[in-house]
Amino acid sequence: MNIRRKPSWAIPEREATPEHVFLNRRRFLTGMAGAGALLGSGLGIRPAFAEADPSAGLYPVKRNPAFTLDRDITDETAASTYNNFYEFGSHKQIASLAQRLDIRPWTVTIDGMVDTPQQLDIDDLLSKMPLEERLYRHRCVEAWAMAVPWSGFAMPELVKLAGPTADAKYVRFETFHDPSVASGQKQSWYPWPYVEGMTMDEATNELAFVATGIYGKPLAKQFGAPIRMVMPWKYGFKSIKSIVRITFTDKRPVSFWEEIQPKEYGFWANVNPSVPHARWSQASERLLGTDERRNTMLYNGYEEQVAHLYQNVTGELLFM
Ligand SMILES: Nc1nc2c(c(=O)[nH]1)N[C@H]1C(S)=C(S)[C@@H](COP(=O)(O)O)O[C@H]1N2
Ligand SMILES: [Mo]
Repeated sequence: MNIRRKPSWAIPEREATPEHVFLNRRRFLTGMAGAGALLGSGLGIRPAFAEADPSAGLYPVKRNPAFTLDRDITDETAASTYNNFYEFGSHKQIASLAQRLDIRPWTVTIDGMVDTPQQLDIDDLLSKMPLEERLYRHRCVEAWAMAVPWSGFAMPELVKLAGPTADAKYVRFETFHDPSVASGQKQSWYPWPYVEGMTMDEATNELAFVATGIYGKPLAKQFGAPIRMVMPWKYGFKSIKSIVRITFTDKRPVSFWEEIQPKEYGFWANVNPSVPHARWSQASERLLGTDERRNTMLYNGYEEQVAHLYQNVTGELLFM
């Protein structure tokens, strides 16, 4: 693979996102929302960006009180206007570009080491799954963080539905691939489509979550609509967006970032404040939408639930 350019993670976050770009984008988005409301009122005209999501009626869903937080929920606008979604660009202001993604119809293929391969329509899948809301911390490897109310279902439920065979050791996920919609995918130095993976033990852990909504609504497109992973004890790049394929396998998947830079973005990528990234500290994090910095927590604060998964893993870099 010919890498002509470093990912933006190669530079400190401060430089990657000049504040004026952020502010202008927010003003633009606010203007768009106003225009949408105007056009939609009484005239029977619905601009594309105001199209109703067919799953909207499912939300909000009941909050699961087992998953609470030590911090305030991040402001919705702050979280919705600062995203990593390289399919739409290697910067944070991809929210309006991501609206080009067509999320219906949307089919998720389940294949590999399963009793019966399946093609699931997203709305059928949603009707089968026990939806709930969970408050989780999210920690990007770039040292920004947020706390958000995800809606969706427990990953162990999806594993049950898939019916993996006894040989399956890993789950591999793949994002859509359509450069005509996602112009970032025209950047051929990236190994598209985005791929991620986890062990079966991780996939069946109670914290592993499949998100289909956020802030009491269907996922906005920039969050990875209509279906994404959420692995809150790992760096954010493990939480793959806009999934179209889930494959059960006995081979450890090589993820998108691992393929680009294995020395910096490993398979495990568990959060650990005392293991620095090759080029910056992971000791603390910036909370989106605030000026606050917090000390980063081991396993992002989920040590009790997940540390046991790694007790028998030896000779591996668990925290990068
Ligand atoms: N398909 C895909 N999934 C992805 C990414 C991406 O670029 N493409 N970025 C990852 C990274 S680095 C992070 S931090 C989170 C960001 O999620 P958010 O934008 O919803 O906060 O998504 C992850 N999932
Ligand atoms: Mo990230």
